[in-house]
Amino acid sequence: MERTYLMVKPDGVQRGLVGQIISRFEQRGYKIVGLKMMQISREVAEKHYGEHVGKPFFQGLVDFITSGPVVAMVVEGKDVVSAAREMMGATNPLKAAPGTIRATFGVDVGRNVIHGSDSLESAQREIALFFRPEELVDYGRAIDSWIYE
Ligand code: IDP
Repeated sequence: MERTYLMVKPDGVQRGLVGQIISRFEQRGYKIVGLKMMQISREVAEKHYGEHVGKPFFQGLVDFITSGPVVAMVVEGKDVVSAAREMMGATNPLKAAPGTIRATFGVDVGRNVIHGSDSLESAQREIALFFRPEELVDYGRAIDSWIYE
């Protein structure tokens, strides 16, 4: 089973979309194994978005992601890294497929309501950046045999 790092960004929190966004992953059958609200420091934000250092939108991105609380979560399940990316839709909400989270809730690329790891390696790095090991919970669910064959 894979784990991925997902984060409702400050716009999603301010707009009251946290519950609806979390619900999509729960409804699909994915299991939340870590969940918290926090305000990201600039230092952590710059690490998290390190691949974008030097790009024209970098400062705005760091300003935005540190501008208010986010809801961070680790979600576990079969192929969850790529499945969550598909559920989120394209980075630019106007290009995201109808029905995806970003298409349903967003318009602008700088206000696209959710972050999700783009690979297994990114997921491992991001989970370690935002969660201490003891904040992740290992537990079973009786319903799993109705989700996985
Ligand atoms: P992703 O979030 O879909 O993985 P990335 O290319 O990793 O997309 O970009 C990280 C975040 O940076 C995006 O979610 C978006 O909020 C922001 N971003 C990316 N490209 C632009 C841009 O051209 N203008 C403004 N913000 C951008």
